[in-house]
Amino acid sequence: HAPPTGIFLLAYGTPESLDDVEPYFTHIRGGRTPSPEAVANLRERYRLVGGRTPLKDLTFAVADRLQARLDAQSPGRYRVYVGMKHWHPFIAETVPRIARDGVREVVALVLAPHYSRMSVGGYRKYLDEANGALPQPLQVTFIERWHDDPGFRRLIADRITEARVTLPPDLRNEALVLFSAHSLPERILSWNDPYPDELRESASGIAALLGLTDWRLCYQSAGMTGEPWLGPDILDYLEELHNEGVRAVISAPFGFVADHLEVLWDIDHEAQEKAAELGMTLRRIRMPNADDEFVDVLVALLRAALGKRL
Ligand code: FEC
Repeated sequence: HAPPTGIFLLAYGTPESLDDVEPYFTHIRGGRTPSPEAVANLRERYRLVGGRTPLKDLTFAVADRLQARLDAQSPGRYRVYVGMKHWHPFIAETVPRIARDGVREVVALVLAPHYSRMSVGGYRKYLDEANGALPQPLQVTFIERWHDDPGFRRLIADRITEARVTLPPDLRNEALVLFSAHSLPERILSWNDPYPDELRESASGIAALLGLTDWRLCYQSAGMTGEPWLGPDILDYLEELHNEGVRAVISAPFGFVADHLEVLWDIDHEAQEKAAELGMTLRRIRMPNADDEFVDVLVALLRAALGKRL
């Protein structure tokens, strides 16, 4: 009887309580303790979105639904796991658990569609380190990117259409689609990181499905590290759009798949506030979260990675 194949979902991680914010932030910064002001500022943002974000719950809900779908198709054949980059359950905590369960082979998928050495590459590094520390390392198939997956593009396109319908009739047709993804330090360009090109390609593919002649791409959530980050930043860009005469925007933060701080705060609070200040209407698309349509996308991706075995 063959052991099950592991399906390893990797996500960012989120503090469980306001007390976790400092060690969480320290982990994100590679072990360097942030200043008390920076911690207080971040803690306040978490407080304002309700004390914690649903990122962990949503990731586990995706895992449960995916498990149910895989069990329905191939009972006992697959076992779904979750590991986080910056908080519990850390990737390094989950890897030994997978091995203890007798699983020998895993397919790893980061719940972020576009590749950067700094984002997806970072997940991979944590995974490779934890795996290398096992007496008998797992055989890992790592899905590095999936922004070009047709199911993913269709899902985002559908969410854009859905958001458009919620606009007042006079703004519905003219609303401009504004894609956004997490910014990264500009130095990624010096190593020819594919991230900016993947974002553009992916946005353009989604726009083509919708027959859009005009759409825009910007960055959000840049860090305050003292070095330049990729731009334009969404808050500045909304001003530019306003100056162009744009009255309504459909915000598509397609670099993320779930409701979390960068969506609930950076878009729903900061970008919304900026839009209101400018007299613009902004509607954000619903995130894929743990919705059935997103689980369908994941099943298709895994099927492609596993060949006929699924
Ligand atoms: O809801 C939550 O609790 C977690 C929300 C969250 C997501 C997320 C995704 C990405 N990040 C990426 C890169 C960086 C880099 C730095 C950085 C800093 C933070 C801080 C918080 C935070 N990130 Fe994050 N990120 C999330 C949360 N991120 C909180 C702390 C700074 C602050 O917000 O003021 C800078 C590190 C440094 O300071 O040296 C770089 C990338 C993604 C998208 C890919 C992915 O989802 O994995 C890239 C969600």
